[in-house]
Amino acid sequence: MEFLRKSSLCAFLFMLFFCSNEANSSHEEFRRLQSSSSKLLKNLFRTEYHFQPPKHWINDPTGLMNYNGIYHLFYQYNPKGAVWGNIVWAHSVSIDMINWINLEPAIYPSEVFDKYGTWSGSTTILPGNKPVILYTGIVDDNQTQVQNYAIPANLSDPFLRKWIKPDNNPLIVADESINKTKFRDPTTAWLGQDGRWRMVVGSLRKNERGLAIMYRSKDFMKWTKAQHPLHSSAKTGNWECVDFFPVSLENTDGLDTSFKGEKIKHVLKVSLDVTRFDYYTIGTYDTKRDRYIPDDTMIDGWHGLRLDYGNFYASRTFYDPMKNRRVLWGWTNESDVFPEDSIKKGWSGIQAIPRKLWIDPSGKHLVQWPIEELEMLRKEKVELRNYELNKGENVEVQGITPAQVDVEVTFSFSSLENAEEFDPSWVDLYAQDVCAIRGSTVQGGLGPFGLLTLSSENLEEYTPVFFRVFKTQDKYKVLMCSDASRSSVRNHEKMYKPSFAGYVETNLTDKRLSLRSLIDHSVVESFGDGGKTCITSRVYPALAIYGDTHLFAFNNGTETVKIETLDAWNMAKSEKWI
Ligand code: DQQ
Repeated sequence: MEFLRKSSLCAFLFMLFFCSNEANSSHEEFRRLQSSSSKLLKNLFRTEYHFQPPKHWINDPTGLMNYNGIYHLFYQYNPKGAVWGNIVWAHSVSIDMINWINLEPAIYPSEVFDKYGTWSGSTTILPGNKPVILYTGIVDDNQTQVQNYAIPANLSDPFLRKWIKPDNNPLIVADESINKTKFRDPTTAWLGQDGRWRMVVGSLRKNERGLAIMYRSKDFMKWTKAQHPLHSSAKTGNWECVDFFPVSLENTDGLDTSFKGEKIKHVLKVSLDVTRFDYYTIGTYDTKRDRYIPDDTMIDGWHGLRLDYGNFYASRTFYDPMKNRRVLWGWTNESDVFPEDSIKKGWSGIQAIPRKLWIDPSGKHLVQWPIEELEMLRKEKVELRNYELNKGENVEVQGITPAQVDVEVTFSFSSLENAEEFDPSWVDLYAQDVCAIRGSTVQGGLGPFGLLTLSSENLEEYTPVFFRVFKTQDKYKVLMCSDASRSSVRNHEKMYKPSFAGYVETNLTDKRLSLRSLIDHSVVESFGDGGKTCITSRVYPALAIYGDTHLFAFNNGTETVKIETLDAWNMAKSEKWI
């Protein structure tokens, strides 16, 4: 068995090293790669508790909803191959968002208004408990985009298997002011005080201005473009998968998208096609002018806040009335970079673990945490208490199989005195660049400390998830990194091994920092300081696989840090019924 695993790995490495490849890019169809696959690579990097269909390509989660107690996850899916193309709305249902039943696709190209593609959208539940899907249809080979709708064929089917596309589609076509090949992904609609529905469609204007074009409707059928977009921002490029929703300033409960009331803020999330990351601002929705105004402290664009500082794109939220929460789903693409890698695996892409999302009491950022249902997969547990990690020390977390675990750790320290100076020349750099410069091995003062995930026994490969604390004038700056640069001994100049990172908004008054990582074979999804900063890395270890995987806590700072608590659980596989 062991021999088999090693020989498969050798063949795998051989093929990776000797194939000539081309980099993936969005919306490009790799026609010659649509159907072949290799059994060899099928399972090596498959996740066990993340959402992933048995085979082929997936991208955006779309049209999420809970309808009569059943969660519906639709997602962009290629039924013919492991690269992007032939996109349909695949459909799965669940009662807990962890275990899933796969159904037949809900929407697929079939009519003149979507013959060339059924792209992302949303669902809205209309009065009378009637769900409606809004989605983008592609009508020609030039990728001309229109907005369509679909409704369930039979509302008494609890799974809503069949969807009808009525003849009055498309509902919206681009007028001459709109770039019709950059006009997509309608949001969930919300009801204004005037009784009209509103929704927005992402787009691009001249000079790289991204925008959310707003439409209004009395009856959900006839939509009129508003004079002004809900919001736009220069030099951000095309906006995809826009999401717009209210959050409560009073507690962590979610709010329905149409919620009106006091003590709320609004969030505008945009997926920026140029960088392929998801950014958000928090602000005020001026309902009189029908405009969204980001708060002064917010940065609109590439230097702004991100939902996740790693591999996480085209995310969407929905209001979950079952638990009165807002839930976020995001797509985490492969980063083995080459379409040929996916062909050999026979699959590509996973969905991140769904996260409850709310606003931090400071109002400065959002907070995310894996939905509580995930905890039902926790099995054998190991723990560490009050363990002091001195400079240069590693401690192994033993007694679990760390290729597939959920680990939560709280570090504390007695002083901030030793925090290293933040180099002023880094001010304009992205956090990711600072992480690439300092990393997990350059000795610091307070930090780097954290976890070495998906490590091989002798640390030939590992993905460290860690904090470094910096001093800047009278303040402290906490950098959180998930660094894939040493994640695999496989080496290729084009391999994507980013040092993903974000800053954590904390004043460190209690001298503690916590970290949770969901490790699942080829994904490490991490939540810093209770979910203030989140980072997802996709990695492809060659040695740290299955039973040969190790997990360590480490400290490479001069200041001793204490592991106050560390709890790690083996995770069961989630159930997927085909
Ligand atoms: N993916 C969809 C588009 C969307 C993009 C196509 C984002 O609707 O803009 O599969 O990943």
